[in-house]
Amino acid sequence: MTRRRLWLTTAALAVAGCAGPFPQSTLRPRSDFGRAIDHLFTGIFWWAVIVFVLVETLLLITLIRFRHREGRPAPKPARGNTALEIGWTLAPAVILVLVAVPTMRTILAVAGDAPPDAVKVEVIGHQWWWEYKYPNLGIVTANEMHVPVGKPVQVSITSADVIHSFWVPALAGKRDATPGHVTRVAFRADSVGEYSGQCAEFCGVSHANMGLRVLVDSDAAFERWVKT
Ligand SMILES: [Cu+2]
Repeated sequence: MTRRRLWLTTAALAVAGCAGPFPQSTLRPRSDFGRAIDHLFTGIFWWAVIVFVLVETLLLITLIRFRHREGRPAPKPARGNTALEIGWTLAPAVILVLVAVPTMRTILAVAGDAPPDAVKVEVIGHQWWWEYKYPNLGIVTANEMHVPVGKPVQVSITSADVIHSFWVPALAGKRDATPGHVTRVAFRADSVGEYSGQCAEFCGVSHANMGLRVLVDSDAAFERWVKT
């Protein structure tokens, strides 16, 4: 009885973790950058599912079919099957190519800079908050970043003290904020809303509290925010 209760409690706790909401999920992308990463992830995920199901099915069939039974002689070990060996060497190689090509394509796609008319934001990581500067708009703000929907945004990231990492799962990141060095990330948000993010590089005692918010505004709302 006690053991059953323990199992039930453990299962309840595990299931409770699935309740949501999950504001920081990369599985609900809301930008071109986020969609590129999500697309790559989905492709690799399904390759992994195919390999897992195939390998486990073959394993289970073998375990059941050749299991020990009283009076049955031990099965004959098989040695040297050229066709099989070529097959199981080639198949993983082909799968790796099918994973590597989209991976390289995505790396190049998300490494690109935004067009010159993009909204420029300089992100500076501090222990333990985020500073945002809009050099073309004369705005300096903290923790809450505003960007217009559907417009390219060019983010330049650096740090004032230790290494941080700028990460807004639905939109863009993770990109390290390194003191004395500028990293860049470009994205175009595709839906209005509020997206939370988090410093993704351990940076000291308050690292866990180093959250941030990105507000994707309609054009009119962004203009209003710029004016106030
Ligand atoms: Cu941090």
